[in-house]
Amino acid sequence: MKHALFAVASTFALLAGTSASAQQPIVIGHALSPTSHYGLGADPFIAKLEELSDGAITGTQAPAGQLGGERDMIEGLQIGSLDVVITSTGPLGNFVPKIYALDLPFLFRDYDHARAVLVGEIGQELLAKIDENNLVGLAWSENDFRHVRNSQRPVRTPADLEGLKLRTMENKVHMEAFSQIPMAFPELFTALQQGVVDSQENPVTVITASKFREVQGHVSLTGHVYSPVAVLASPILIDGLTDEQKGWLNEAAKASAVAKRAEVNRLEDTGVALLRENAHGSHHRYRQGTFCGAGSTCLQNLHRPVWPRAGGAHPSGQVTPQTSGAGPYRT
Ligand code: EAX
Repeated sequence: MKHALFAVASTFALLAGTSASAQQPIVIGHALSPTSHYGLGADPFIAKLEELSDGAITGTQAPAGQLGGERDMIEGLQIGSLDVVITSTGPLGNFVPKIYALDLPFLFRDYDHARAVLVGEIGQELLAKIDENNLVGLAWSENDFRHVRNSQRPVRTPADLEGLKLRTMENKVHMEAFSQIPMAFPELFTALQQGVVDSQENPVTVITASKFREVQGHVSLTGHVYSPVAVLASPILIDGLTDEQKGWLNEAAKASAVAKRAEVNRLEDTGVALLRENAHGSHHRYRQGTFCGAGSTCLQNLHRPVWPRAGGAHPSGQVTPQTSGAGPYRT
């Protein structure tokens, strides 16, 4: 994948020190299909940029992990081989440790809670932290709450997870909370097919945009952790822009975030129903926090290893697990 990353490297980086021009489309990388919420978020990003620049700046998508996994793509931003990335926070804490604070299990009650935090002061502080780490944070958006799927058996309680080979993102908080099998997303489908792993956790948005149904019959809507999405830019790209052009990029990122949230809302209604219809093994759902249950050993175990470290990094200095609420889905 790394080779692809360099081979298809954006030419925009060459513009460092100059202003953008029509000959240099910016490349927006992401891990999902062009019809996913990431793809539907990249389209308005490009359209807004073209509109504001009167066609002087154009853009193109590099979807489906063409330029590597999310960690590879973030590295691509740092070296200027890629311009913009839409990514989960999965690998982002490796680059900006404070971001781990958002990856804690049961941190948010529901969408409204998560969205308010991300657009509010805490979200803006964390975007600024990204800027201190050789990256540029343009906007927050979201994936959805994450749920467990597996090919082996119904998962009704945390004890049912015992013995499953559960893939996690390359994220220390998730690894300590859930499993020690980190893997980049583009490798996941083949790993599931070959039995290297037999379970994974992802939001409805990602599950419906992928072919997991074929290899994952058992669906458990656990909502165990919220999955934020960051729209990031390369500092090398930004350094080559005028202030006006930087403003256009921020507007484009906002348009992208709005479009992604709209698609998350749509899939919250239709995708959950689709998952139930398509579960060819079993299907279980939980209200927020009830997969573990308030005060249960499961919840304590999920938090004990990760909260002292990640919780300590939380800007508010105060975080408590959310074990009640309307839940991550309304349907
Ligand atoms: O960003 O790696 C993951 O499971 C992510 O949720 C996915 O790539 C979407």
